[in-house]
This record gives sequence, C-alpha cells and structure tokens, in this order.
Amino acid sequence: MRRVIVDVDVGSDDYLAILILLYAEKLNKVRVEAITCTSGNTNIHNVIKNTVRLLELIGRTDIPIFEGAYEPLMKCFENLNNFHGKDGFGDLLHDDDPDLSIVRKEHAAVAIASLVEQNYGEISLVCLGPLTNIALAIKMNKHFSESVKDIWLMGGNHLDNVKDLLDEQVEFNFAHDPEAADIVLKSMKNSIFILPWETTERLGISLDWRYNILGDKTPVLKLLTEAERRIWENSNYWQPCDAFLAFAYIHPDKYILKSSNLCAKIILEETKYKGFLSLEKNGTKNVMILEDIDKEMFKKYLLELALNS
Ligand SMILES: [Ca+2]
Repeated sequence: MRRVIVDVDVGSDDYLAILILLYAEKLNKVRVEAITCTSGNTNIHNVIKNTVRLLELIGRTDIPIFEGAYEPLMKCFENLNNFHGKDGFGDLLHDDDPDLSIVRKEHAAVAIASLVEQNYGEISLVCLGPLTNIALAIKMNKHFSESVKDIWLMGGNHLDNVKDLLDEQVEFNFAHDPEAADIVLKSMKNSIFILPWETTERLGISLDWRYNILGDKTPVLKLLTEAERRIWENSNYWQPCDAFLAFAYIHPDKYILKSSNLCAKIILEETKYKGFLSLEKNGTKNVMILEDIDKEMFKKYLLELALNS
C-alpha cells in the first residue's frame, strides 16, 4: 500500500485531487496519512475551511488535517491571483461553516516531518500548492530529505518555452514561493516528479465533457461544479492541474505515458523570470518531468469516481 501526505491550497483542482486519492484509497491502492494546508490559492484560513468542508461532505473527517504556512518564506509574491475566487473555491454562499475543531494543533510542517521520520522511506508527498510547508520540514529535520519515499509536485513552467513571450506568466505554485521550490529541488535525496504547467495545458479537457459527461450528479461533484463554473467560464477547456498529478501518482507505470529525467533549477534572480524552471539535459539529473499522462484513462477514472461517490 502506497502511503501519502497531501499538501494542499484548496483550490478547486486540489479538491478534485483529494477525491481522486481518496477513491484510490477505497480501491486499496493508496492510504492518505494526512492532509496539510498551506497558503497559496487563497489565505490559509480559507484553505482550511475549504478542505474541512470537503472532508465533511464525503464523511472523511477521520483524516488528520493540519494548518501550515500562512505566507511564503520570503514574502516576495504577495498578490494572490484569485483564480479560484477570493476564498479559493468560487466564492460560493454556504448555509453552514465547517467545524474547524477537527484541525490538529500541530503545525503542518512539524506533522510532515514527524510522520516522515517515524516511517522512514515509506511516505510519498503529493504537493498541490506552493512548497512552503515542505521547505520548512526540510529545514527542521536533518534527515527529512532522505526519509521521504518520493515527492510529486504540480508546478513550474519551463523558461525556454516562454522567454520570447512578453505576456507569459510564471506558474503560480512556484511563483508564490520560489525559494521553497528551490530548497525542495536542491535538498530531496529521492525521486522528484514534477508535473509542469505545459503538460497540464496539453492535457486540457473540453468543457462539454466536464459539464455534460462527468456532470454534477453527486453532492460532492455538484459543489465542485458550482465552484468551477465561475473559474472556467472564459476558458476554452478544463485544466484541473492538481487532479492530473494525483492521478499520475496513483499508478505511475500505467498512467504516465512519457517522462524525462532532467536537471531542473529554479530561477531566483529578481527579474520577471523569477520562479521559472530551467530544465537542462546536461548537469546532474534531479527530476522526472511528466510530459504526458493518459487523458482517456483519467476521464474513465473520474466517471468511475462519480459513480462511486
Ligand atoms: Ca493547488
């Protein structure tokens, strides 16, 4: 059984990623050991509320949930982009507030470090937001970097793909805390898998499939659909980045169609390129870049999930 801590900044695609991992848990493929929250798509308080609301809705408040970093390491990127709404989840009106008393007292970075230390080589990290909590855990525990089984990141875009495009923006997760991303890439001793922005763009799914085939027939999908309608209304396709990563993690041999072993660095100079990924074929290869995943299997998996949620 693969064991995982999920670090989130929920986020509609984080929401779907959690559902994907918990459905895999039902199928005895993985076990979600904890959900840790970080600021990112919205402030930490909203991330906690969005996550607890989801766990209440699916009856999984048994999963330990921890509150983590409230801002990036260097506070160099203060403007939240509000892509997922001001509250990170479509700014919906709710009748009730979730019961936040289930949130554990320990800080998320402490919880991650402790769980990993107590289970040497057993725990994967699936990271769906800025990497602040992971960088803090690395700095707290000398042996952390070698104790993690592997780490899966949604983030980054490749500088070479965009340097001639004046309007291109750096991918949000790495832009929000580039120093944390740099610490993670330089420190981790075992496999690092990165799903970059470019791959998620290529995987875009039609809105017709999202709304009319996957639909909103269950309460959990209904809430997600309501949140997503405002997010994707001006888009040509649906691009649930974090969900793609969670899916790839569940069954890498089967679902990852193409990946490349490369040398990755984060651009840290104070220019408009700060936070971009520099990928090189030469140099010490430290990451696997996921270049393609099986989109048809992804859609099939979501339909199964919908039938069983
Ligand atoms: Ca996210």
